[in-house]
Amino acid sequence: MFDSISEKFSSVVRSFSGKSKITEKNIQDAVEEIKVALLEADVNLRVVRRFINHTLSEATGEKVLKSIDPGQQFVKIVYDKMVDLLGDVEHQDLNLKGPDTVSVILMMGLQGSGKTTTAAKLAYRLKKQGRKVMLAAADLVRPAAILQLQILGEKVGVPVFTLDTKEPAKVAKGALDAAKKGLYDVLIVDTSGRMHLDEHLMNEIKGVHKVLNPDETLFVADAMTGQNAVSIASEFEEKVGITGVVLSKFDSDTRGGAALSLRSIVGKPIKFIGVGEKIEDLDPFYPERIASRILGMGDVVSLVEKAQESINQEDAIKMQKKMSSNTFDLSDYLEQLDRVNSMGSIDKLIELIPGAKGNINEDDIDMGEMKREKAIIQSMTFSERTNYHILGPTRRKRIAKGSGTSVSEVNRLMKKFEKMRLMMKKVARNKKYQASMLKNLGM
Ligand SMILES: Nc1nc2c(ncn2[C@@H]2O[C@H](COP(=O)(O)OP(=O)(O)OP(=O)(O)O)[C@@H](O)[C@H]2O)c(=O)[nH]1
Ligand SMILES: [Mg+2]
Repeated sequence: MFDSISEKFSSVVRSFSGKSKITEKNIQDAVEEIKVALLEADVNLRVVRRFINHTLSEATGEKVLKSIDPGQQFVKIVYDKMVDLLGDVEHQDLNLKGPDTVSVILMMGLQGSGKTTTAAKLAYRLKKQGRKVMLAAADLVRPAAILQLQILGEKVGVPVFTLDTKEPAKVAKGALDAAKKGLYDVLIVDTSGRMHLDEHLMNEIKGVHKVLNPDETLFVADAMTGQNAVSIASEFEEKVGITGVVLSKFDSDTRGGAALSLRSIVGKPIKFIGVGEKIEDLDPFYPERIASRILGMGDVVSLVEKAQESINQEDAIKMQKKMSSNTFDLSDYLEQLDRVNSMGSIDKLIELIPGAKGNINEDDIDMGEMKREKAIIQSMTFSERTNYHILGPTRRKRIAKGSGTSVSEVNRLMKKFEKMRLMMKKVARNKKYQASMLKNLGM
């Protein structure tokens, strides 16, 4: 599932992540590619339009284009829109009553969509959670339907309620009574499938719905049917009302259009996906995981987090600029010391200081010394911080006293700072470094 759409999306994502400069035209081209991918996957046209419009309007804003990592920001927007498309961030579980009352689940859907199988899968899942479950066979249309459910019920170890009648509503009523009497927690009612919507069958399911007043009315949609499943689901929602969708045959090789359209069009959450024919092949539906899968990166989440960290990075780049223009002063150094404290590790700072990697050994730096250095700079006046050349013996003595350190410690810091500036100057003159700086700054 999603193979082809995922291929296209991940190629867009790949071409964007890490890009430090993008234009409105880049975004428009990418969005156009995404649009084609969605349409090819048989996603509903209305859904595609909405997705594209939202993505475009957010992605072409100043916030993205002017950020230091526009590529990442763009990918984050696409990812967020994809999660929105698929549902709420978290998995929507079944809304059942607590123990001691019977909760009812009604299964509906087109012929062959997987209702009976899903009913048994749900029974298995709920039983494993410790609930007392009963199944009811209200499909009186297909000859082998009752037997099919009985076989599945036996496999799961759950009783199946049947009644010799032609009226599904009677089965529903009998099953509900039996479930109450037997102190069951959950009653799952299987109904007959329909090829297309016919008024007689619609009235029949309405009758069943009325008798049961279910806690969950689940529409089982076959992931392979595409657009058709979406319009039928809307019709069921309108005429009977549904509370959730189960997308069966998620394991099949399909383009995934139904999965991507259902939530937006029907407005009800996809709660579970069927991932095989076996009784345990039912998974909760997680929009975030599916979105990551479609975007083709398992770690898209970490990428998104990185995008959020970009503010820190912007600060860092500002600092780099200062370093290379040789205006880095003691106040800047103090700021860096604070940064290290907040990052909790020195190696990150080393990465931020151009040329420091390899020149400064992590083991050479101790946090205690950093604290003392901070105190020293804090004891300096503003003009001392911006122009360290004025720091003669008298000033150094005053500063040592003010910071509770010694003159030799002040001298050591000044030597280190001079060395650091020298190194920055050298690095800043390096052509290769300049090129990478400009690239970092998006110039
Ligand atoms: N691969 C796969 N097959 C499934 C899944 N769910 C159901 N099936 C298969 O789909 C076929 C139809 O499933 P049923 O559960 O009988 O469907 P139904 O909606 O009850 O069908 P009717 O009662 O005839 O309307 C069966 O062969 C199932 O094994 C699934 O998640 N994955
Ligand atoms: Mg069936």
